Amino acid sequence: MRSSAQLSSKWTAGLCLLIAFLGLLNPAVAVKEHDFKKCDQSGFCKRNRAYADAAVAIGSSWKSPYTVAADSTHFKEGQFQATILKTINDQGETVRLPVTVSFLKNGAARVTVDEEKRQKKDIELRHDSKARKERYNEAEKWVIVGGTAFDTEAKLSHEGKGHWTIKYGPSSNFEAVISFAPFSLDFKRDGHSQIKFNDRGLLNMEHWRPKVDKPEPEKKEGEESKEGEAPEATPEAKPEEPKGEDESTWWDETFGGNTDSKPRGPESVALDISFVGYDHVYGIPSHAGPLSLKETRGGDGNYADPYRLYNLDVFEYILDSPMTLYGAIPFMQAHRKDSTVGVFWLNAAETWIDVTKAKGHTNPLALGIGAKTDTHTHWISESGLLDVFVFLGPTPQDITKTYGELTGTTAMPQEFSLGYHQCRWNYVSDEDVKDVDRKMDKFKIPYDVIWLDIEYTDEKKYFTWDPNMFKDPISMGKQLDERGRKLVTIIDPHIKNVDGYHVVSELKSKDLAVKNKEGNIFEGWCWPGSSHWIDAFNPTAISWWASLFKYDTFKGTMENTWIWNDMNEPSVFNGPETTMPKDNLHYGDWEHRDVHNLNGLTFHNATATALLSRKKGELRRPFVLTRSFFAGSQRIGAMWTGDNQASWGHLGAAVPMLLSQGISGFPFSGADVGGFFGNPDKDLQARWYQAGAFYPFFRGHAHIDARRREPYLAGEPHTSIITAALRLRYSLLPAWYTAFYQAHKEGAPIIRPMFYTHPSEEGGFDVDDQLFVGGTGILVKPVVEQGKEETDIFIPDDEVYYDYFTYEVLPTHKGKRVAVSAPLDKIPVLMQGGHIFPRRDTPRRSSALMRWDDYTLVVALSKDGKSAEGELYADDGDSFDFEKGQYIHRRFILAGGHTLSSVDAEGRDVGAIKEGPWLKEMGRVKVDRVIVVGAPKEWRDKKEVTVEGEGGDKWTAEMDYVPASGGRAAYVVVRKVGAVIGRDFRVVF
Ligand code: MIG
Repeated sequence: MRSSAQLSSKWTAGLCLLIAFLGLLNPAVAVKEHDFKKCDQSGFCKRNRAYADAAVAIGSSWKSPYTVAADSTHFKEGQFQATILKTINDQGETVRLPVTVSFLKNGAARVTVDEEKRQKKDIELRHDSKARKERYNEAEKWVIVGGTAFDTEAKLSHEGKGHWTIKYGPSSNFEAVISFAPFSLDFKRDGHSQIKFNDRGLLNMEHWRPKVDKPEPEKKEGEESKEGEAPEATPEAKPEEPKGEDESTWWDETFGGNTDSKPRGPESVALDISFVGYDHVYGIPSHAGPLSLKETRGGDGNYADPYRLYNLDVFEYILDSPMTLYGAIPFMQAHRKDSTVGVFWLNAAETWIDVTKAKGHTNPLALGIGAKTDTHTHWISESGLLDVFVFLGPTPQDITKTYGELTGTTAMPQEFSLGYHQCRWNYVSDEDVKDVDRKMDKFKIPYDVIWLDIEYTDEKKYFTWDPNMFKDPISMGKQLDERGRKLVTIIDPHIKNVDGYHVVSELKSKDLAVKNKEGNIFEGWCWPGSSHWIDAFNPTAISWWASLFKYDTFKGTMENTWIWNDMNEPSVFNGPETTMPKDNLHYGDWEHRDVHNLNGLTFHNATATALLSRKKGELRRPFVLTRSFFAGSQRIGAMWTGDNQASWGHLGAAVPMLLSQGISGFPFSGADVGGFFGNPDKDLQARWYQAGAFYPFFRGHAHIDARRREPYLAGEPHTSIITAALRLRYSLLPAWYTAFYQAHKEGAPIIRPMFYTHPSEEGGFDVDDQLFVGGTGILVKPVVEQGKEETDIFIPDDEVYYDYFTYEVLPTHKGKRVAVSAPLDKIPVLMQGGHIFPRRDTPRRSSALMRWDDYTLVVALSKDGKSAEGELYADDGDSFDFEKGQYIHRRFILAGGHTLSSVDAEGRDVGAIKEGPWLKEMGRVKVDRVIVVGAPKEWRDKKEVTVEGEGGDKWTAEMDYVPASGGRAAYVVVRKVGAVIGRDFRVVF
């Protein structure tokens, strides 16, 4: 036997050579790809892919060894229960796998499979491991917050020998056919199959077994390479595959010199899920690739590897790749014309998903071109339960709503967080911050938040300040507060292991850190050098963490300080794939392997919880940005897409990634504007601000080695172009905030892709470079190519589309692209006819300064020139008083071509609401202007309109009519409308 040290040094040497060689060709690509595992370097992924290949090779005579035990089936009050028997050898020996299929009131179904032996802890762990014996069963504790009530109306409609049929769903039009031999599921809607489980027989739960020590197979010299090494490193030394099951990665596994001791042996769970008649699948963020997922089993234009979900610090990530990134949401939607369905794979362990499409299949029911395709997926997780939710739609809105009920929706944000954030690694001193703040004012560039990266600390000890550079943080906070601006400071989960640092000594003495496999405190390497990691799975750790954020404890912070959590995958510089060893132990003795993808969520949660108790009696919405996330993180704060590059390619990659976040339940998302690594040229920077103005989270950020690039440094014309983009963002803040409210209420995405808004328009199903802003009808296509002065926009319907800035009517056709001119100073933004959206048109230096500004209502009339509708939601943007009715929610309706009315969107009796201070003050905030684009000719001679307020009050307001000219629509501007925004009113044209 060779020591792992020897192995690893050989490995390192080989890798270095390889990198040096590939580096000559393409440094960025080669290095990144080889730092992280491919499927064939991840034992369980390789094993399950091999299982799938074997099944395909055997063909129709392949029989899945999973059958439901006779007489084990029960159905009661919305739940089906049984025991699946897995046959494990030729002697017919079986292992018992309890299965539950739950039918939920909201129309979702949930399939859970466990393993009896592990459930009963009737197994032995190797290496004297202290780990838990069960399959991880607490993911739901962190992820699921509601929507789990059983559908007690669900009924067993067919009870055959070979299968049972259960009817369920809102109008009993859903059906689950549970077949027993082999075990499989067919989910139908209106009698037609939508989603099938184990249809291809790839269900696999690796059951517990003791290790049988076999004599080491003899190895030839040079064959000591272990699983996990890049095959390219030793191409000529690949050992022959052993016959039968590949056991080589059952008991330990090495990658990059790190050995995983795997005390529980093989324990993966895998399942094939087929979407019958579906051509497009979306979701499973985060990956840098197209919104419509690609096939992953090779072939022209396809990926060769499955999509991977294993949260990692993948700085400088490559584009158009299924490789994993910082966060994971194992939620996938399948879409075809007029039908959307989905699955949510609730598993926090390392997960891979293969996607293949079977063309040519004819499904008589699926209409349209795309419908002849089935999309097959193969989900593979390293450990844990098999736990899958099934959604049968039929609309994309049904899916996101139900998913939102289960995992929670976007928290109502701090209103300032929708403004612009100015960040870099690093603003070096409190004077530096003050200087940037003053310059933004001097150049009249709006911004809300300035950020401090890790260098503000005293030697990377979080909760401290560099004593030389940040002598007086409070004076800095106070200067920012003069314009209502905020400060965000970074706090990471690695705690410097050094004497005399109160945080680490408390972490140790209270025993709140993550442990290594021996059960001792885990030590690893990160920014501060030797570090320990808070175990935010531990409730005691969460309350201890909260104590650190009190204003009296984290001195130098104040009411306008908020927090940024980075490195919470967690990033461990000397760990396998830059993260924690999988055999590390967390609270409850769960292995890190089981909970890895939840780690970021728990830390983010601990920080957001901490911000709720900084001072007695203060209760405000927390703002915490996170890099790592999981399903459910949307309840906690915002995310960004990590370390991108200042390149046009990365600019282009951002919108598809953010659209994917949006439809996957976590829409409060952004990408580093300007690009993190490198120096954007000025055109790229300007284009990035124009795009960023339409990211839900809008932050400029730069690497420590990048040159300074605050907007005022760009020079003309770029500074003006950037300022215009920022002002556009600020003027539309009321519309953005309304879109956030819809996300909060309905689980809706904030920026929306075409398939979501127009599920019948097939031409839009793979369009992912343009977006609608909430429900405003504002359609944006950021320009992401150098030197482009024109672009085209896909038009998903036959409404009229106006240019946002010029009111030009575009020559659009449903399902076709329309050319739009887009010189550097222009963002392609259209208004879809039939919408009304709110704006605030006075440019100011921060969102706080706009709080009591009057509104402009922009009406883009429908193509028949008669109607439009829209919404405004507003509240104090800071407290939780909105939960007690302290908000304004209006519905604006222009009907009959002549009357614009504003009513409470929820039908509340607004006059009866007891007004708190914010609502009272809003009583003075009015509609200043109404702009109607596409105004009918009949209005041309009018000079005024009648406005009717509450209680029969009537007055007139001046109106200017501007006739159509050239390609521009006619429009009117009504001035000094004077109606109170929160109250009913009518404007009669
Ligand atoms: O390893 O805190 O993605 O935004 O500026 C780099 C320094 C650590 C990574 C984050 C980036 C941040 C940087 N961090």
